[in-house]
Amino acid sequence: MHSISSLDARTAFNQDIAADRLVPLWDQLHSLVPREPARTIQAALWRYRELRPHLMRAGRLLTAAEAVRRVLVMENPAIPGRASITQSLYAGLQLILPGEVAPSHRHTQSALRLVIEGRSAHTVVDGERIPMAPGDFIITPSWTWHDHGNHQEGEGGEPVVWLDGLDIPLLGFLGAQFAEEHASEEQPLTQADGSSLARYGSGLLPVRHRVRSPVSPLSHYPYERTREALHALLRNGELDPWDGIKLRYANPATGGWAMPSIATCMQLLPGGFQGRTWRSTDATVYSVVEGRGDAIIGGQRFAFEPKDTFVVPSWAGLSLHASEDATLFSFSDRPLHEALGLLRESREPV
Ligand code: GTQ
Repeated sequence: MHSISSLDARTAFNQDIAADRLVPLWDQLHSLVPREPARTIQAALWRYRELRPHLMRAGRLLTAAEAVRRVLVMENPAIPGRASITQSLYAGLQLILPGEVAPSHRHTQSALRLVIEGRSAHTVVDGERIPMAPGDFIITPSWTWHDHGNHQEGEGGEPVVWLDGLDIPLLGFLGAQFAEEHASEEQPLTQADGSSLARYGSGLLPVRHRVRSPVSPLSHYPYERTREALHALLRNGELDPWDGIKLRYANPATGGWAMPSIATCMQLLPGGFQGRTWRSTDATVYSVVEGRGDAIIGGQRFAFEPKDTFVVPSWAGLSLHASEDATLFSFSDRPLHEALGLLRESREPV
């Protein structure tokens, strides 16, 4: 190609315009507008077996009240220091010990919980106490009051751990973060136990329910029901060559996602399943509820077992293999890709 100026002239130009807070586009056009998603984050897996001792050590180091939220954040190794597992999402494992309370607050960031271990804790979302059992999916939508507790001391009380998924990096990017503390450590209970599930969780809705928001009125999706649905479909012989049997958590009032910024799914891979490769633009976090297998991410193999977490970057090929019946929970920023008309998926043909 023909050059109309010397390299020196261009360097001098770049230096001169820098004083006026300008940079030339032509030096970075291809990284700003790449041909396909840049490899900003990398595939990674956190083994619960290795992580749990650190979490229990944190439990001896400080109380839940002292920490406010006693969480070990899983940081994507390609973007350390940003408390992010993908460009837009945050993931951490939270521990609450018997007798502890994580004090009530609310924030504009949306949060999801996927219970990893233990049964003696609960979370309170806008006045309703939600019990936690392994595999349960619970939402804490934007600006809802929430506190967590593990009230059973002694008999029956056990450490409870759950996965937190939040849109913290996204809200930081948007500059839309607000938070406040509740006047009391635990918010008052204003709803009877099980109200949300009874009103919204059985294919029924209160007769005068009017949809005013894109947030699911159902806050608790018990694993028992999710598991039953997936296994019923498996018994009926339904199997997608890429996904196995995959269902998404829905807002029962709109059919949309449970929360406007985070998509959540649960899938069942029968033992021996060898999934085909596919990719999509939404980088996705997986949490293994049951079973063992392998995730092949961008050609790299990650063996998984129950309670492990792994992350699949945007546009990286993924295939899932199960050596025994496996259920995988997953979340991503897919609703944003959909809303903006940006979602792309491609599936390796059968
Ligand atoms: O439970 O409210 O992992 O506010 C990070 C920030 C959990 C929570 C996190 C939070 C919470």
